[in-house]
Amino acid sequence: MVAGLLPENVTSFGGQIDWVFTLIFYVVGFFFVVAEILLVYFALHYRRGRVKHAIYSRGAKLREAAWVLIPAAVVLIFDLAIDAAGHRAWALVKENPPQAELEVKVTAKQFNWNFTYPGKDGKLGGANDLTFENELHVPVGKVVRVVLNSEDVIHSFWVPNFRLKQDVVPGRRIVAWFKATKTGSYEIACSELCGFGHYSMRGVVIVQSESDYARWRAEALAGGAK
Ligand SMILES: [Cu+2]
Repeated sequence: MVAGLLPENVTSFGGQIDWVFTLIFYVVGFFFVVAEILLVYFALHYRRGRVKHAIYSRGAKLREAAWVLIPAAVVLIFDLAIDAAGHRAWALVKENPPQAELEVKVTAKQFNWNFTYPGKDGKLGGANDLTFENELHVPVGKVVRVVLNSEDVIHSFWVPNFRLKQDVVPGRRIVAWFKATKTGSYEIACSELCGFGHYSMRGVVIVQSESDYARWRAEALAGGAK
């Protein structure tokens, strides 16, 4: 149900992240419903005129304290379950990135995304690097490493369909990765308020079949692609 409300997931690790979203939604949703039902029930049941005196309880006896301790323990158990699920997703996305087949340098600046690819020499950082504005081309089914840099303030690289969101911090080089599982065009947004033009800091990631990507790259190297 929750996954149906989210943008379509098109990365290898997105399912794990959606599972954490779903777990949190149901745990929090369950307690929300229980709390609201009790709130309405108590408000009606103990309304003025029905009960003469309230009891002042300090929770000194274990039986009284149990009203607080048992719910606290139940919440803690659910909390630990969310932690465990969250850690599995975190380890998958952040701790052991797979070997990358393509590396792209992403430079954020007010208010654009620049994507830099290796040029003819096949290495990033050379004089023949190719840079594109707001358009990231990647092949489907390949592990892509993005190296994030900022020229000015803090931005955040967000591709909702990839379940990938990573802050981009000036002075730091932050690495993220993804493996897209479906061809298509997906929005890139900046999700850190970064100035007046923040709302317009959009790009697109174009996931292409291997042959389409190879053709685009050949055109780019020949100077024809945009
Ligand atoms: Cu920004």
